[in-house]
Amino acid sequence: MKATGSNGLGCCSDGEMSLTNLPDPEQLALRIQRGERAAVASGLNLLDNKLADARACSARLLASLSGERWLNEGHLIGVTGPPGAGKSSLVSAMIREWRSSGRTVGVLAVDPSSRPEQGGGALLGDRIRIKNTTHDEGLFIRSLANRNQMGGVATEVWPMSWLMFSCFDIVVIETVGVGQTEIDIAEIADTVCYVAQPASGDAIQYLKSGIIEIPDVFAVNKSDLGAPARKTAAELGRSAPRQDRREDWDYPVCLVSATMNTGIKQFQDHIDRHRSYLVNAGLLGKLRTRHHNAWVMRLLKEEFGTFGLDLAGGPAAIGIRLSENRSGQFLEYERMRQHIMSSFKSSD
Ligand SMILES: Nc1nc2c(ncn2[C@@H]2O[C@H](COP(=O)(O)OP(=O)(O)O)[C@@H](O)[C@H]2O)c(=O)[nH]1
Ligand SMILES: [Mg+2]
Repeated sequence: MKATGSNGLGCCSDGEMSLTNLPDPEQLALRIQRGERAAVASGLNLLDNKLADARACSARLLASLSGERWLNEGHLIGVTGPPGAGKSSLVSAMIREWRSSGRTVGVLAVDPSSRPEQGGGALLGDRIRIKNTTHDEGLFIRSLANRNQMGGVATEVWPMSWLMFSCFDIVVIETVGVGQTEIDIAEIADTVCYVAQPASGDAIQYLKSGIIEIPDVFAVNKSDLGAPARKTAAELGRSAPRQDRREDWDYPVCLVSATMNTGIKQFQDHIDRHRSYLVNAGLLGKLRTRHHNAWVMRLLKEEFGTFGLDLAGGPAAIGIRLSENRSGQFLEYERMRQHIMSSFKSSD
């Protein structure tokens, strides 16, 4: 769904754009934390709105949602892999399993082939039989299908993940694997899952590309095809362990079939085990802080260039400021942004 611009949302601050009906961010945060789906939808629309008033409002919304939960709770899972590997089908099978065990799920579908809101086609919404789940308060799917046209994951995905995180146990980001997206998803997700297609040659290309270093858990889907799936799983398995990877994580390779619903639970158990590993090693909070810092650097650099980064004190000082203010890091970002803008103005 395209960003809501000046047509739907309005004003919450006294910025230069005169808009109407911007939501009250603190109220909206409370409703999001209660898991109200309409509030989640309008929160995501707000984060998508780049007008000045909406930005200020977004920063306040994110600040209201910030907190300790970010450092310790929830699970942000990236699912990537080539088109047609069965990512959407697999995510759907996983959603069924998670929901039946009472865990709530938010999905950001960045894969252009997953357009649940638009109906028709080979879509995530179809795969989970959306007519049965529309009234499921514990599931929310948002398509960002138009966001990775340039080959990377759009910067909105990080704050959107954060927002969903404040009301769902699990947040899944489905992205089609085209190189840069995999690099980007590794800077967002706690756990990166790669879904391979049997006997397509993709897995081999993947092994050669160096991107193999990124995922934490591998799934070879379409195991119902038999030998080709087992061969691909063996190839992926042989590529581990890799020297520069964490020694105490085993990079499991799972054989699954989304359509036959086999191997799903085992795959999810490995994903859960990866989260436990991060927690036990004291890495989860650090990883999220690192991801947030990378996001701030990327945005500041995109908006203001390296000169802007210097105006904010340079990357090292920015990193320190963010780590000192970990539960209010979105507000901290907005403060830095304002500081850079006023420095630019005063140097005119
Ligand atoms: N045989 C078989 N086909 C599957 C399986 N999972 C998905 N597919 C098919 O693979 C195609 C691509 O699936 P989709 O989930 O849209 O892939 P995505 O592009 O990676 O999201 C569809 O025609 C699915 O029906 C599976 O486990 N076995
Ligand atoms: Mg898909």
